[in-house]
Amino acid sequence: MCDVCGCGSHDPRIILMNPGDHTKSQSGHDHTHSHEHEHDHHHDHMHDHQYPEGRIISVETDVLQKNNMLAQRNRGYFEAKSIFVLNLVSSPGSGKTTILERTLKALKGELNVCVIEGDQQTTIDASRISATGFPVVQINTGSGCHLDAEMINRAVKELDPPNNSLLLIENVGNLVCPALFDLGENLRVVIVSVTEGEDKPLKYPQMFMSSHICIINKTDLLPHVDFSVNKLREYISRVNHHLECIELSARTGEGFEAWVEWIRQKVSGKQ
Ligand SMILES: Nc1nc2c(ncn2[C@@H]2O[C@H](COP(=O)(O)OP(=O)(O)OP(=O)(O)O)[C@@H](O)[C@H]2O)c(=O)[nH]1
Ligand SMILES: [Mg+2]
Repeated sequence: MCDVCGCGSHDPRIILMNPGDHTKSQSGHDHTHSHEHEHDHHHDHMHDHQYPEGRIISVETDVLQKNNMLAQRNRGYFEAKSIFVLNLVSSPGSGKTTILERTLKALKGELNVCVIEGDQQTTIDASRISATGFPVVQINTGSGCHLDAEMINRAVKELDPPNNSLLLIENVGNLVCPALFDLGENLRVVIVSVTEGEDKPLKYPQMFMSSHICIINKTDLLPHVDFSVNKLREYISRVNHHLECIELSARTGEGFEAWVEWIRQKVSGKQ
C-alpha cells in the first residue's frame, strides 16, 4: 500500500496482447512503488498532506528513491535501443486511447510503434490498440491509481520493442499520482478535454508542471460546451508557461496533423 496516495498497486498483472491469438498473463511479484521522478524540470512533489510531515517524507523518500532508480534503469535501456518514449496522462475519459488509435493509424508504415496500456482493470484499451495491428501490453494495476517504473520495466520485457522505435504509454486515468512517477519516459503528454472545465491546470498543477506538451482534445464539442480555450491556455501558462499546447479532435481529426508532426520531430531529434 502506498502511504502517500493510499492506492495499492503491489500486484499488477502484465498482459501481452498480440495482434494474433498469443496472450500471456503474468501475476506480479513483490512490488513497492515510488512517488518520485527525476526529470530536471519536474517539481518536487507536494507535502501538504494532513499526515505527520516527518513520517510521510521519510516513507516517500524511500519509495521515491526506488522508483527513481528503476526509472533511470528504464531510461538507460530505452537510450541503448534508441526507443523514444511518451507517457500520456489525463483524467479518465479525456481521450488517451482514442488519440493513440488515430496516432497509430497516422504512423503506420512510417515508424515501429509499441504501446503499453495502464488501467486498474480490463483489457478494453489494449484490445482497441491491438485492433490497429500494433503490439500492445496491458498493465492492470488493481487498486493502484498510476503506473510506476517497475511495471514499465516488466511490461517492456514482455513487449520487447525493436531498436529505433516509438513506445507510447497510456497511464491510468488520473490527474494526480501519475504526475509523481517517472517511468523513464523521454517526454510526458498531458491531455485535457473541453468537457472537463478550464480550471484543471490550477487544481492539478503538478501534472501540468511536469508535462512537456498539452493536448486540448475534443475541440469538435466546443460549440456545445461552456468552455473557453483561451481561459484554459491562460491557466496553463500560469502553472507552466513553457507548456506547448495543441488543440485537436481525436474524433474528427481536426488539428491532429500538428500532433503527429510534433511526434515526428521529437523522434527524429529535431526538437
Ligand atoms: N466528441 C469527441 N469525443 C471523443 C474525442 N476523443 C475521445 N472521445 C470520446 O471520449 C470517450 C473516452 O475516450 P477514451 O479515448 O476512451 O478516453 P481515455 O482517456 O482513454 O479513457 P480512460 O482510459 O478510461 O482514462 C470515448 O467515448 C471517445 O469516443 C473527441 O475528440 N471528440
Ligand atoms: Mg484509455
